[in-house]
Amino acid sequence: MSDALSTNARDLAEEAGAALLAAQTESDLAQAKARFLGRSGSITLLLREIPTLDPDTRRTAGQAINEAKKAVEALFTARRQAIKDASLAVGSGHPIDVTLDARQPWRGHLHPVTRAWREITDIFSSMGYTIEEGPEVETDWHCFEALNIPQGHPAREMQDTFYISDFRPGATVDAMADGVVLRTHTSPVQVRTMLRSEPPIRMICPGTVYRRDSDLTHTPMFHQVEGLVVDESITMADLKGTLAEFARAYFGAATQIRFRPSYFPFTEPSTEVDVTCSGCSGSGCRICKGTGWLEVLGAGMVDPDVFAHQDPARYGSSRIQGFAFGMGIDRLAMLKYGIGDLRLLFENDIRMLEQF
Ligand code: 2NM
Repeated sequence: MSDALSTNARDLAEEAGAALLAAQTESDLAQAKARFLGRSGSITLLLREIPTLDPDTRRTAGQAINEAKKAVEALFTARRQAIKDASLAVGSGHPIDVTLDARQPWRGHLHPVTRAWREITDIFSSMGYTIEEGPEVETDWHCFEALNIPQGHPAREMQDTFYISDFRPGATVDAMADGVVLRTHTSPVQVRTMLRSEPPIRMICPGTVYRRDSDLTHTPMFHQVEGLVVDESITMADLKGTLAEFARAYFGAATQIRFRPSYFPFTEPSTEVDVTCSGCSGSGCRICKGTGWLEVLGAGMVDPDVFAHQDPARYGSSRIQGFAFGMGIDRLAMLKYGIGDLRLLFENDIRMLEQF
């Protein structure tokens, strides 16, 4: 049933809705509301008429007017919230809500190789070693010749070494072989240290090295720490005590080591060094393939042929002896942090790195 007042109320509600939606600020909104619901607002005036109506129209018109009032009030509340939300939005040109919780800052993590690198250098520092570094782009002489690795030695073959010396058109393989390489080990740093200083030397050189090798357990770029001690009367016993001490510091106090005979061009005698497995303490597990031992180091007494490439006044005496050793930082990091796959170290997946 329709009558003039009901129609009027519905029209006013529609008009009020448009006015409220058009309001952009809280004061626009308050003004719009007052026009319809204020003391002499148009809907308020209709409400006042209700008691004066005859009973027939009072019921329907009263209902329509009250519905109009409720609709406008609900719209007002919703619109007020929307204006408030918009004024808090960042970037809207309105003030920022400083009461919101701050976003947690993202924290970086040290790469496991960096951690192992630092732990190893800390251990040797505490034993009085200096930390030396040298160029990653090396001369063939520092990388091979001075270390008693002659031309034709397998370690020098082109399939192992990145040669970068001579890319001129027409350059011969011989010209490249005479030139410049990416170091395949950090030993040239030991060579450079001996060239510029005299015994006693007690040094390690951590660094990045490169070999043309890529499979499940090899990456073309990896990390090594090598060590060198040169003094009068240095013996194999010093080497053994030093490496036992290192193994206990890195893998834990219960760690034992054993030497197995081996061969390196720059040491004589040479040895592979195993440590008791950090995964099972020597009883045999997946990591040590049931043997209880992990191969982690190569070492030996510096070959006189290496000293022969140095100043004879400093390194020529038969009393001058030295030991040297080398280890892979990446492998030591994997063993310590339980990383089973070498490739995980260099994919830089943030989900992996975040665990350290
Ligand atoms: C190793 C194993 C054995 C080594 C030797 C030298 C130098 F320069 F003194 F001759 N530097 N590093 C060496 C010895 C490295 O790595 C597995």
